[in-house]
Amino acid sequence: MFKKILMAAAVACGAAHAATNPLFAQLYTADPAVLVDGGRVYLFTGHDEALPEGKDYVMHEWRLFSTCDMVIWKDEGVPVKAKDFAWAKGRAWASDVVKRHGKYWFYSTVEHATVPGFSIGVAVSDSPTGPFKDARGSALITNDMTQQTDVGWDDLDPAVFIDSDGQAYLYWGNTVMKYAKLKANMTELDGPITAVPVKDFVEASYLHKRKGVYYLSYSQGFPEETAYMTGPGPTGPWTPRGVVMGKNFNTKTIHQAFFEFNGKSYVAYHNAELPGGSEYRRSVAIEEFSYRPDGTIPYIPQTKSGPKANPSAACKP
Ligand code: FUB
Repeated sequence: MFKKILMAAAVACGAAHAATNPLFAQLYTADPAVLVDGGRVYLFTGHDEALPEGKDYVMHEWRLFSTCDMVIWKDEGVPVKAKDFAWAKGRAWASDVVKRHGKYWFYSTVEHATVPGFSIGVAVSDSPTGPFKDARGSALITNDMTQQTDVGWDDLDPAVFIDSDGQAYLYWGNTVMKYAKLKANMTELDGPITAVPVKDFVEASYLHKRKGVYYLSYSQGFPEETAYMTGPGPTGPWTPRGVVMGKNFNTKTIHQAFFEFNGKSYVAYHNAELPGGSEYRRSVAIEEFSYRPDGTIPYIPQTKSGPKANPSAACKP
């Protein structure tokens, strides 16, 4: 009954719909990135536009949804597209977003038009809902800047973390995990690129911190499962902590993002559980979970019910 009332309210105010997993039934979404700001969750996703028989990703733009309560999601449209990076050929793959200096910084995977392979760009906006503009006019990371492997897709999946001392870190990579410090301007590297040796690492590195513990999560194996390590600092040393979410049935990728909202802990990820879902037609979902008393993350089962209502008093609808 409560959910029906929320659904009616959602329709009345033009929101997307009430939450069940996968969250958004009206389109295929992937690669979640989360920003919590002003008591509101901003969920950026890739947009899978492959046809049912498609044999590759078709991704041109990022989509944005927001919520005050984890149940009613507002469709915020398209805050940024691959073509907003004039130097990019396309392929709006995984992204991440952070707030700094009162601005919103959006880091994203795109295929470079002139440097073969994938690259990472950064765009900036005065609002979390965009529009985002290319902050450099050139890629922050190109495939020729890293030499650990010959593959053209090893420089993707950016994840940006700003530590309490103000130092920002960019983690990224496929096949080889890498990180570099970012300057305070958020648009330049501040030092060398360092490879992080991680057994069975595939992609989707993601750094977050809770109660002084640093958590570096990632996708391992293929099909992927979500694993993580912990450390005493943003660059380790890392202790492997195992798998927290298992493989999907009909897509090999999973791509997690951990976040806190209104006193509760969540992980966003994707599966392919919408009707017509497939390897290239994925769907973002969210699970609530609780850290164990020792700070480790339990195994998190995927659910169809999704997160429970968690209304934020700080939210400005
Ligand atoms: O969405 C394209 C790619 O699939 C992402 O970059 C990876 O993380 C995987 O989800």
